[in-house]
Amino acid sequence: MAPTVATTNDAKPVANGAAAKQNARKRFQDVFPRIRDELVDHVKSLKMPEDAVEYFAKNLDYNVPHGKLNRGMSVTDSAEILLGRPLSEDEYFRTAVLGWCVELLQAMFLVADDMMDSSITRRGQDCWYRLSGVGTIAINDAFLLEGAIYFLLKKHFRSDAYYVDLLELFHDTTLQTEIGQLIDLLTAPEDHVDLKRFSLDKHQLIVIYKTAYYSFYLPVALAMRFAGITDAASYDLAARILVPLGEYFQVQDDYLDCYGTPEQIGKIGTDIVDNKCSWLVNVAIANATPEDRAVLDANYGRKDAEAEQRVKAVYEKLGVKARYEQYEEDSYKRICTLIEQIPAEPASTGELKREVFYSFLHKIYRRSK
Ligand code: DMA
Ligand code: MG
Ligand code: MG
Ligand code: MG
Repeated sequence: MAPTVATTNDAKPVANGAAAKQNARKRFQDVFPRIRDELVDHVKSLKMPEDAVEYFAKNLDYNVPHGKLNRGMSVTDSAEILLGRPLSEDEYFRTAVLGWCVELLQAMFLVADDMMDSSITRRGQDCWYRLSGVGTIAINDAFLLEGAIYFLLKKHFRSDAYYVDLLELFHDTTLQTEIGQLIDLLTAPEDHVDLKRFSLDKHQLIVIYKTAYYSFYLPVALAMRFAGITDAASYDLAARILVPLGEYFQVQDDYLDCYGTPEQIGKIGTDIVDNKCSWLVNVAIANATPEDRAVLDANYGRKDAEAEQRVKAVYEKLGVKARYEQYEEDSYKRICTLIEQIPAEPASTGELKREVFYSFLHKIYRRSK
């Protein structure tokens, strides 16, 4: 199908066809073998034995390139929007390196997250820790995926004035995510179900820390550094929009955990069985009759498929799906209002642009995977 060209209000042509999206994805994916080889060659240069080199390469190939790539591609997309012109070959490559560093960070978190959440599949394949010959080595594999980020940043950005800003962004968002994972896990103990621990406020805190900073603020902030934006106020403003956007994204993730099919989302939902402080259970708790609440108390967080079905039946009875659809529409409007804080016509380059945020919002609005 030929790409369609749409026109926005300010009469700027935007290629938004499926083919254009495919091309952008292909261009980004084509950078992966290059950085993968840089990493593998580095391990080879350390005179590591053949089996270690092969294992490391498999870790990269299995865990890094198979996702939706929204986070990684947002770095190149945002940089192009902020600079207001097409990127040169070299600029494209360097922003794609930053994008792949975000994907490496994501891979590191997912390898660990799947162990901690006892998940079965990820991105349509078995979780890494479940492969024979991997098991708990996956803990070190997650560390290796993280180490790869700093190898690439040093190799490609060491002599740039903003190198330390890039390091700081990765370090700060990593710590934020780890704190988020901690509160996610502490709120969901395996052996003690107590729905009184949950609330929508608690949920909001968890999802902002475990998801929003690294998934939404990080890619845009990296692009802002690349585009030469230095004023702290712009970063604060970006965070005030991107953190709510990330919160909305994780509510979608919670919804899809229950209502997405494994074919769509590439993973099998575990939140009910794992006793997670999900958006869905909080909405159910808020609307439950004493009878519904008793069913939730007796069945949530049990390692038992029938108990899980009884929880889903309460969700059904309480209209949780329709409440989610309403939340999705409300969030969309609320985020658009936040984006409108940015002037429609920025005075100069080197300033934030609405399109950076709309482009990210439109990648996730009403998503089903
Ligand atoms: C996602 O939480 C957060 C991180 C840092 C991976 P999650 O366990 O809900 O993610 P998923 O549903 O992908 O396992
Ligand atoms: Mg998980
Ligand atoms: Mg998790
Ligand atoms: Mg989830």
